[in-house]
Amino acid sequence: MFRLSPSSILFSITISLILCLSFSSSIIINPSKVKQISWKPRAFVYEGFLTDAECDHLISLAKSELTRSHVADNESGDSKLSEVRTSSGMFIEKAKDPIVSGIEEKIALLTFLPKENGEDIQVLRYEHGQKYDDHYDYFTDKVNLARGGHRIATVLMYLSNVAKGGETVFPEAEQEAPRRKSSSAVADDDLSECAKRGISVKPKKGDALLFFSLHPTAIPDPSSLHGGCPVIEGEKWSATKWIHVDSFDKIIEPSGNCTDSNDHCDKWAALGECTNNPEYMVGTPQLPGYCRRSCKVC
Ligand code: PD2
Ligand code: ZN
Repeated sequence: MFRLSPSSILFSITISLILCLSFSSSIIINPSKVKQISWKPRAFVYEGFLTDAECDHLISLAKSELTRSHVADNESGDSKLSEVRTSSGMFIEKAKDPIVSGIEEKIALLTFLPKENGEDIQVLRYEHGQKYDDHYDYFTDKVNLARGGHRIATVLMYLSNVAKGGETVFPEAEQEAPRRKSSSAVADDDLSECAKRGISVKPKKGDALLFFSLHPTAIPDPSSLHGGCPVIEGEKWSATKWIHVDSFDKIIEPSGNCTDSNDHCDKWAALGECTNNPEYMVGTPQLPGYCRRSCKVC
């Protein structure tokens, strides 16, 4: 009679489980793949977050439509060309195809933040010498705060390896002595001079860097200052998902409409937020705030 050995039974159970998991389209986030980079700011690397196929897909979507990257003007919020950021990039529309949707699903699971709070993914290409100078991902202008409020977190996905340079650096991060400066097991001389200015992450295809721009109290965290170091050798591709405290998909109501957009508005108004935080609460006639009714401005 044909008999199965215990090891072959175990093997078939394992294979069935793997197939079952992959066909049920369940996306699994494995906490043991997360490495803490820093607590000030809160920054973590998830190793192997994207598959090679997902990285290549994002690059192929972006490749034909790259344009010089812009930055937001701190006062007006206008998008402008600047030497601060010399990369090229393009935005990929949310849920553009099943692969992009799957990546956005994984990001929501990794961050515990809803998909609707995220902006479109921005794919960036840095060629030799290109960089992104130190900056904050949170905004200080009213225009950018009007949609979705502050950016709370950023997920930066590395789509390629970079021979030298291109690290993401946090120059104001608090160093925990005697801890290594770089997240990955690389010798210090593997890091560019720019990366040695603080805690840095060396790009590795498929890895994702998650960091928070706000403290848990929702106040901007200045230690989240970060930059993309110049690429010294090779080419760098990355994809950024910026995530806000509120929905980025919600349509801003016309100014004539006297409503609150948040259930807590009356409580915040009672605590003085209409005067302490007018950008968010009241806004402007062009860009109405979230609590106009409770602030009695309409
Ligand atoms: O591509 C990077 O390394 C980088 C560095 C700093 C990207 C961003 N910021 C960003 O997209 O905000
Ligand atoms: Zn940034």
